[in-house]
Amino acid sequence: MYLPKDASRSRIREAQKARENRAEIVRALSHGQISRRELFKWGLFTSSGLLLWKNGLNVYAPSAYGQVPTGTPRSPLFGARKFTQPFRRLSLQTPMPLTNLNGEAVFPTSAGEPNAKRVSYHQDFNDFKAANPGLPTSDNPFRNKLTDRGPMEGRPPGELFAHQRWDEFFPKVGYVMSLSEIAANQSFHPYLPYQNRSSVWTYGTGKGELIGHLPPPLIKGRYGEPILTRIYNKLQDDVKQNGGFGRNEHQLHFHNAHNGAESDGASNVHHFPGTFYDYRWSTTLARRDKTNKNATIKKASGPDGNGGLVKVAGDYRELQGTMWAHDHRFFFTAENVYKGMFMMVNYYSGPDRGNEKLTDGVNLKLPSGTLLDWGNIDFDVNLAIHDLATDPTGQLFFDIFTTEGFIGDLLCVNMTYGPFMEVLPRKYRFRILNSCMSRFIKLALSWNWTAVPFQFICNDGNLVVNPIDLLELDEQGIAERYDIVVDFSKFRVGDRVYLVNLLKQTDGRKPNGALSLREAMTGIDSDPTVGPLLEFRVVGQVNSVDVEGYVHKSTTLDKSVVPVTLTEQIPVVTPVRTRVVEFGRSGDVTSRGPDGQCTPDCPETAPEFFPWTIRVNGENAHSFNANRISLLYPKPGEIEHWTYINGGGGWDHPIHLHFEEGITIDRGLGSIPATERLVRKDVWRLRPSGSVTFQIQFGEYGGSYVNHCHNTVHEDVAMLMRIQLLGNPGTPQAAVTLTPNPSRDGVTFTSPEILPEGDPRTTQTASAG
Ligand SMILES: [Cu+2]
Repeated sequence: MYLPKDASRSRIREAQKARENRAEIVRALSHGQISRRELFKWGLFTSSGLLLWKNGLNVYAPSAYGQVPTGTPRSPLFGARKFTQPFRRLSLQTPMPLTNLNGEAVFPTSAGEPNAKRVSYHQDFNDFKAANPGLPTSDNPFRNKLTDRGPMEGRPPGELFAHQRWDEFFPKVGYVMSLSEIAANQSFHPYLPYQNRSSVWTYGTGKGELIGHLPPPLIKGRYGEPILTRIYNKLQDDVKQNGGFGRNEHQLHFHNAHNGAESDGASNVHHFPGTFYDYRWSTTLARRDKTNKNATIKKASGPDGNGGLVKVAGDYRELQGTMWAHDHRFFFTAENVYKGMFMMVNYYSGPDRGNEKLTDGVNLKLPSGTLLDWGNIDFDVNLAIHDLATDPTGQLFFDIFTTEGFIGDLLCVNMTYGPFMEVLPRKYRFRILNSCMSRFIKLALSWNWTAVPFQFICNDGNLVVNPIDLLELDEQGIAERYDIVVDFSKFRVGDRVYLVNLLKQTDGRKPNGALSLREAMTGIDSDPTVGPLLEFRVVGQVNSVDVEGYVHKSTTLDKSVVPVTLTEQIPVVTPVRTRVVEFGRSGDVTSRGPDGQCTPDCPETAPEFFPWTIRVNGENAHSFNANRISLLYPKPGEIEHWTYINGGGGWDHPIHLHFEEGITIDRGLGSIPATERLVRKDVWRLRPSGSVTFQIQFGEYGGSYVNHCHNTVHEDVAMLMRIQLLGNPGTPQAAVTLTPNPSRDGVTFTSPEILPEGDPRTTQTASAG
């Protein structure tokens, strides 16, 4: 076992003992036997979020902690060495065709699935119950058959959660997947132990238990082909069967696709074991109600599968590419995503086709491949960077006992530790996602300890106007996506190039700072994730993943290009109004407003306050309550400028806005890098004491969305706020929507409160003057 240089074995034992004590409480918390608020009440947390040193719980004593960023003994490696196991691609999913029968989407018969409908089966469940008042739920054909309690579909009943614009974006393809415990014999590395069924939860293909799969899934979508993703919750109904952390309830957020609130997975609509939830991913191109309404512009399009295009309405400058989807169960997101509840989703369009040969004046021909009409991934590779920690037996380990964040000591790619990938001497595109809980990263490429230049082409899934030449990436916060193109043609077969993390981080608050490439390649004791995490081996031939059996040779000409212009700039204009949103700590109790009940979960009698808060337009600070609207957007299409402020200098927050991307305009007193200036983003690192201003507008859909810190530990305690988008006139979302309250017996609704400072209909303070 690894021993910190200055730590005695007794201190390690002490830390291990503390870990066990803490794990007991984590388990009780995850089982719902105690709440986080009770932990505050007992004094195990303080208002500043620090764990008090009592009851043998504190493993953060400098002697034991200084060398191990997880706050516990380092994850044992069982002899696993880096770059001995092959790279694993994300698990590509195959879509099923759907047909339209009287407005219902019909799966192929072989799938054996009930049709997908505009209105949830929860409504059928309610209707049957109303028509048969004497019958028990066990006789209701629309029930959850696992528990005989509540409906089979978790989506709430009625028009409020009916799929918006269903006919207009009728789903053409479908996926059936299950949130499941991990299948047998799967591990992060061949030398590391197999994960127990309750240690890792992820999505498996089809409907079944124990089919969770490593690596997590990849879905390829295209504009003009709406998707119906049906997710079964196949976790055990016993909340205790969770390996000590994680909640067996689920809502899937497709970050940052343009979907109705009912499919955004963050409207307080988690669903329970035994139920499914139909998410309709509409592939809607933003501004379709405002610009290019008749779909005449060729660039606003998706591939038709036969070399042509399907034109769609909307603004082609807002086409999206690299995205991901993950669980968003309020108050349990960190544990659940860490456990593996995420996938990546690539959207393909006319310009960003995933085909490097097709020439039609629209296709950019970015590195990808040629064998498929669209969506080639032979030379276009998803890399999800995810830090993990394990206990002494090698099982996935999580410690919620810091409200500052949890960082692992094993930096994995696609949940694989230290893989090597064979590449041809040609151009590759990499879609890099930071899927950690609390860890920031900063990546570079190293050949012979020298930085390898590359091109930056997309930020958070949005093409930049011109490619940007870099030697290292900017810091990358949780949920940020950077797409880069690396040209391996300057290397020879046999050369090895490394993807390297330069950024040291030893607690959840913020990174300590970046190291030089040379220092990082050497490695440091205080943060084992600094250093190389993926090895590229330049080889003479590779097997295709797009067409099984095909072999690509290094002698084949690389026809891909990185054009000097990738898209066009969206102008910054005078806004209809401005908003200021400050993210901070709850230390100043006098500035806090009442939080009411912290829907969902928290008992009303629980004592006040979570450590993290959000303040709108200078008024009171609040922690999250799903039944409170902190910011209301009154009318589709109105352009606003928002400023996010970091309330302090001791931490950083990657802040995520659901549903829309903002154009980054200003960084206050800080500098603004080329990769961010006037670039569209959906996650902004605020920087310590920093700020950011961006231009934003919403449209097409309405309902309840959220804005939050994507350090998911901060998010869970409870740096999150509800934003309410009022939709088009004549839709149920044109008015403020009720708050769904999911339970095992079905969903009920409550009427939300609205903070006046967040509602421009009632206050002038938000006016742009
Ligand atoms: Cu944060």
